[in-house]
Amino acid sequence: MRTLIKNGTILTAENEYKGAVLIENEKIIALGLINECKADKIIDATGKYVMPGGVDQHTHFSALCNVGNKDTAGYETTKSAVVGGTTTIIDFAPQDPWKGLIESIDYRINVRAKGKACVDFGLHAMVTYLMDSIFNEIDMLPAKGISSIKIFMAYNGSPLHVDDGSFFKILQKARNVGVTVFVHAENGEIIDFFRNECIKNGQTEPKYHYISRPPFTEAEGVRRAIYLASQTDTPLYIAHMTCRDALKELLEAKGKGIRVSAETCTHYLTKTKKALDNPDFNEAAKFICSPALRDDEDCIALWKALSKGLLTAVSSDHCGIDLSELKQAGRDNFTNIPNGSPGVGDRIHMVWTNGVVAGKISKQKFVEVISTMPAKINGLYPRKGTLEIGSDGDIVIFDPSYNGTVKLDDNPNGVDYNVYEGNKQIGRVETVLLRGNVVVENAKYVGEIGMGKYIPAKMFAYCYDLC
Ligand code: DUC
Ligand code: ZN
Ligand code: ZN
Ligand code: ZN
Repeated sequence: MRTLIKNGTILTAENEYKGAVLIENEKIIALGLINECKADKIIDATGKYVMPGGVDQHTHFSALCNVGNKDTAGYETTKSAVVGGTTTIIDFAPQDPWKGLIESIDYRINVRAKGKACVDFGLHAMVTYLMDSIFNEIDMLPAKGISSIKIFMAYNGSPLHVDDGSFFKILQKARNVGVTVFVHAENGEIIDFFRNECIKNGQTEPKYHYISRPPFTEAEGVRRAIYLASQTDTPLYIAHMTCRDALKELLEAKGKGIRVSAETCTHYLTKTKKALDNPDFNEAAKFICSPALRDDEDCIALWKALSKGLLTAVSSDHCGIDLSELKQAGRDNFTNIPNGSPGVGDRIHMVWTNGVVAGKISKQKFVEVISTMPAKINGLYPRKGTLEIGSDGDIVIFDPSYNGTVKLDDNPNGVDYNVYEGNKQIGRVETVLLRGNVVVENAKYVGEIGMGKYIPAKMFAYCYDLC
């Protein structure tokens, strides 16, 4: 099967030019001035951008929440990623309760995702039950195609919390096998102190979530994580960076030549903590995520950091957590609200609307942060994250003339709300190809549930190459 996409404007992290893309047997086989050639299917992209499929390096499908005992929405709901223009996710593979890393990864690939994933996916190992056996399991990650491991410095008192000694040991182990360490960097001890004070004082509403997690607790976590990683010379990746104080730490470390990089997420760029001041519990609980939402000035600083290359990616941190059920657990006590919000289907148009259209980042930077860099960071480039001969035929045809508002009904995400509902949307993902197969047409899913494949990563990926 040969598919030709013609008359469009090809957009990559480096380039923008009029041309065509030819795909055969799931791969791109030609690019550029090839409008006249034989193809089984021809797609006319006049007036549209033709760009690499999005790569979202931070999602949580079919995963236990940090509070509660029900999993987030399953892999069949990755359909919403595809409709939103994301063709690859790097999903987290948390340990199943008191199971090992490898057993949990195998179970995820062979059971949780099997026959359900609509996107191609890589995985990050994730420590959620700290136990002795996991240290030796790090040696086995490369054979599974896993090039990263996430640990939590926060959530003290739960099995998620990784103490500094264990963190250091993980850093050492990861360095030996070429694995990047992703870190949830917040000072759990101080957050715990603030949370306990709030509850003691009867301060139980959602807004105390951000009050008990001030920016300095994130900045201290970032600074400590960087310091520890620099001692083992392990490339470090800071997950979900949110604020000016943390950016300062990142800038200082980079100035010293330390191998550290960081992402931010769509919601930290476009929402503020004011959302938690809403007296309606349901409206506020939608926006409970960790780290917490910050101020307008932080949003501005994050956009600047993206445009200058200080931050390398925008992720969704998608968590399919129902409002009517799971989030209700914290109705009388904000500390019981599971952290996380959905957003995998909205990342691309939100970054386009609020970044490119608003003049905060260029079109090339847009492709870089939503696709190319996440593919590099996670050892999937150039198979994913770019349009090159030999790359997978993962393609988004984007209509920049669309002008509307976000609606859950336009791209159902398997949960009962969309945090961007009613927000302005300029530009829309119109057509998507996954390995050469058309999976979205006229902004509607037309693929087959379960066609997404596990894509093993290469070790010693991008973060190992930094200075
Ligand atoms: N960290 C995440 O990455 N996602 C949701 C909650 C959390 O603490
Ligand atoms: Zn600690
Ligand atoms: Zn986290
Ligand atoms: Zn997350």
